[in-house]
Amino acid sequence: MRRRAVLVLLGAALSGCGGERRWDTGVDGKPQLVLGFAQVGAESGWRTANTKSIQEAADASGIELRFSDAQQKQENQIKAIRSFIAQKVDVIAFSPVVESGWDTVLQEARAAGIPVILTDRAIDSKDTTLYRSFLGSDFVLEGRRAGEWLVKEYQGRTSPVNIVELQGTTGSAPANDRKAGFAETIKASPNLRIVASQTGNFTRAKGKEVMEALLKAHPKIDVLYAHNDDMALGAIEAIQAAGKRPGVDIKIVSVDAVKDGMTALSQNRINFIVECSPLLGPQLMDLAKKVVAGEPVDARILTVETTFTPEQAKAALPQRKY
Ligand code: GZL
Ligand code: ZN
Repeated sequence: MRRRAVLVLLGAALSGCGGERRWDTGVDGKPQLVLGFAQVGAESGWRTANTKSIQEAADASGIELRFSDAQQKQENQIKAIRSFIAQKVDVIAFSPVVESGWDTVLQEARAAGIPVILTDRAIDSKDTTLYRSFLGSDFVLEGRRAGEWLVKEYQGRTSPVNIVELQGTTGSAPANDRKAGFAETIKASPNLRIVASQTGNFTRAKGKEVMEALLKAHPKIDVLYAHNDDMALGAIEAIQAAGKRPGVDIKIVSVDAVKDGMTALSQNRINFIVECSPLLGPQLMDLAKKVVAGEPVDARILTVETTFTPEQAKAALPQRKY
């Protein structure tokens, strides 16, 4: 079925006259909206859950999804966007791996008359006409929520609390904003001190490697703030290998609330997780249809997300989708 549909699609597209793009009709005559999605990569549990949500929502919405995985490289995402422009897709969506360097390729999409939707991560471009909407979390708030928990956790303690921070991908919106939100919030307690802050690139492997080095450099670490569960899980392996108890000798606060993170939380190896929802698929498809139909859409759509303690993780785990 799908091969025939694609052949029909190609036929319609090729037979169409140059210029404007027409709605290519699928074999069943239904208008076939084609969405090009340039994904960051498959670096974490969050990312794979995000990809699954997008693919399932496209299927459920009758939208033809053209999907690329950039292996966390900006040049691959830019190449993918250029390829979607050449294919004359109806709409392009992507999760920018880093905040800057997008203006040129997004101006090319605009010149081709193809609307763009940002999901998950933001860009720092001054020209907000380069995209129709940004659907994703408030990462500064996520950092604040992690900081608020820590301030409460150490209420009343005046002796120094040494914190190490595993940052997400350098230059990415979640890394920049989770760092900023956390740092500004812990100012409320001057004894909370970040003694080291390094990127673990959102992956387990890198999180473990960097935590091994931090444990050697800093004999007295009281807290780990990890910008995602995957780095926290890697760090847990390093902490255990160093003969320390994660969640006890070194308290851990993390972000995402993916299944493996929530499992570690329910076992008190992580102490607190700030949720960051990857389930953006349905909202993205709804946005894509509105944008292609020329309907107005909100410039900023926030995801709904919460926080979890070990008790709440135990209760939530059975029905977690990712
Ligand atoms: C956040 C997302 C981040 C996740 C990481 O919305 O961009 O990237 O927190 C993922 O797990 O790798
Ligand atoms: Zn035409």
